[in-house]
Amino acid sequence: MFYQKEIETLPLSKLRKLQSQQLENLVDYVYQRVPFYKTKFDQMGIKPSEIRRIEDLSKLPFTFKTDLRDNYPFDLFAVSPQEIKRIHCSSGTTGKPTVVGYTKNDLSIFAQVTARSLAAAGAQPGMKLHNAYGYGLFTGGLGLHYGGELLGLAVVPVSGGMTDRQLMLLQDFKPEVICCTPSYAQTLAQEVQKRGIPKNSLHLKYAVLGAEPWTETIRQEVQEGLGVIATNIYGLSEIIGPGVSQEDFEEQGGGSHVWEDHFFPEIIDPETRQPLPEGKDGVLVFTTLTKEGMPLLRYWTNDITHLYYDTDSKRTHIKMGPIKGRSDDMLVIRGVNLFPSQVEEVLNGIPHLSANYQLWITKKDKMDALELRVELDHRVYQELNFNQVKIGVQLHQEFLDELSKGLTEKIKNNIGLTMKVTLQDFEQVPRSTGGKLSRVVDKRRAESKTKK
Ligand code: DLL
Repeated sequence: MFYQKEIETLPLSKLRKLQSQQLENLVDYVYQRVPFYKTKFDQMGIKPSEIRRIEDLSKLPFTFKTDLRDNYPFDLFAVSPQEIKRIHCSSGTTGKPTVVGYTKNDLSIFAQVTARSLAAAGAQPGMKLHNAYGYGLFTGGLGLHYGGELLGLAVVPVSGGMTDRQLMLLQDFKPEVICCTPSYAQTLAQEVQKRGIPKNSLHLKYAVLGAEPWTETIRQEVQEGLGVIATNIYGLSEIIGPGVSQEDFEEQGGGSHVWEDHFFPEIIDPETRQPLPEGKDGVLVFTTLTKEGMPLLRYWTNDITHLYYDTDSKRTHIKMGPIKGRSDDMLVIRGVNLFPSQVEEVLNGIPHLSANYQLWITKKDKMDALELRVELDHRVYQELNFNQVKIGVQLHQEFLDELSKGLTEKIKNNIGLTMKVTLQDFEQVPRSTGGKLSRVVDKRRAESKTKK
């Protein structure tokens, strides 16, 4: 389904022409209006008149999260305070948040790209959207809210949390579309099963999941548990919020289209800081081609993925693969680089384990110690006639020992790290209670601080 078919299917030659014009305007715009960019250009000896085509983009400087922090709260805004109509913040947990401001036109574009995303996810005018993304400074709730309305959906602004109420409204209001984080969709799917809620009392068809990394195992669990087709939505506040890219519901697993008439993506080698070709993994960088309030040049997202054109797709816009991790999420354990997604990939291949896990990192005798806490899949209990919370039962000890030994070996072979594996009963690992879920508990810094 399309929301803006003409632009979503624009031939690439025309798209490039449009992007070149947009970039030319953008460069003049930021040079005139944002002192931070004027200083950067002057220092680097770049004249705005030299940037004429989208191919000239690589001559421009990157913008980093630290630049946003250094210009806290409003110094990167390109318009007068009167023209800013909404302010959001990124979901940082420490220190000052990163702030973004939108003009009326930016908000209109925000609604258009989220409407496009919902349509690509399967939503159609006349349907109801259960919006369980958090409303507030986080861009998820309000972002999808206005996109839903624009597409012609009836939006139920539930926000995150209060699972009892969510389940009641899902049954009573019978929405066809739900959007929330994938970890919260998992929580909902598990609760539906646990409470014996009949599947036919839910009328959901489509789930639009994003704001955190997720895997094919989670997709399957959510699809089966809620009876939906689940697609990926990606975005970040600095660029606009949700709706930077979206997977099509008929092209599942095939990557997400970046709405590149507004957000121009590049993949950059983090070492050389040079652009990488199609298909290569590196850091995703975006230039906002049409933003007025806080336009950004080559914003370094820290997210790691690749880009590619899919000529079999019904849309022309470039696709991005799933986010493999964030370069600042990369853990260094005894000198080995580890992304939590690598552990997830190993877990995906083991049917007796659920997709719920946590990585605990501590320091023992000055060495990093890693523990993987992972739950048994709920189906194991029926298969082996376990009762719930029976993990220590003698009868099954052999099975459990085999399972954790196999997992330890698999991790060693695939990732090159030895970690302690602790199997837990179903539902013993923390779940999402509404928002983004953190799978890593790093105690190293806290411990060295308390020791001082
Ligand atoms: O998470 C915006 C959003 C809301 C996206 C709702 C999708 C749905 P921030 O709080 O600024 O914005 O966090 C942005 O979250 O740089 C990624 O690291 C991560 N992220 C967002 N979507 C995905 C996704 C919102 N689909 C940061 N897959 C980004 C993996 C994602 N990671």
